[in-house]
Amino acid sequence: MTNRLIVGIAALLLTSCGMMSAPNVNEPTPIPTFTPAVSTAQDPTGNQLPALGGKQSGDLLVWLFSDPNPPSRGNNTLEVFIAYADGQPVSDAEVSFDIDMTNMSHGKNVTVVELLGDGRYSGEVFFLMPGPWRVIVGIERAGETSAVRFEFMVNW
Ligand SMILES: [Cu+2]
Repeated sequence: MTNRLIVGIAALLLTSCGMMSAPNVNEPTPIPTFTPAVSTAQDPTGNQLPALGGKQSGDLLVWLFSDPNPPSRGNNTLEVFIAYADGQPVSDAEVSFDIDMTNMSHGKNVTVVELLGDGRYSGEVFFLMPGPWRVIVGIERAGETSAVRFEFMVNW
């Protein structure tokens, strides 16, 4: 009984050690998310709106804002602020918003977004229904494309 218990514990320890020393090389590196320092106060661009979220994608940091916030059914202005990791704004990108609900599809709905300047881009979107939505922010620059996904609730 005691021996079996000891063998069991030893096996468990070996297993966990093995897991720690041999990471799965096929596992993709997770995209680090970060909490923007700008979530409630002023963001680096002087935008007073609280951010819906901030994400890192490759060497880019992307914040998403909405007006109104939280977003509500109907017309909304979405704005992104894109910067390099060192905070330098990215103002030479082609940006688009691809919106849809996450619990049902309302079809393809892509908005071309205009550059406001200093890494800020803005576009109008229409949320047909309240509920869970996502926006995929398409960023094209220097022949490279990235898609940064944000999920949020849309109010009535
Ligand atoms: Cu819907």
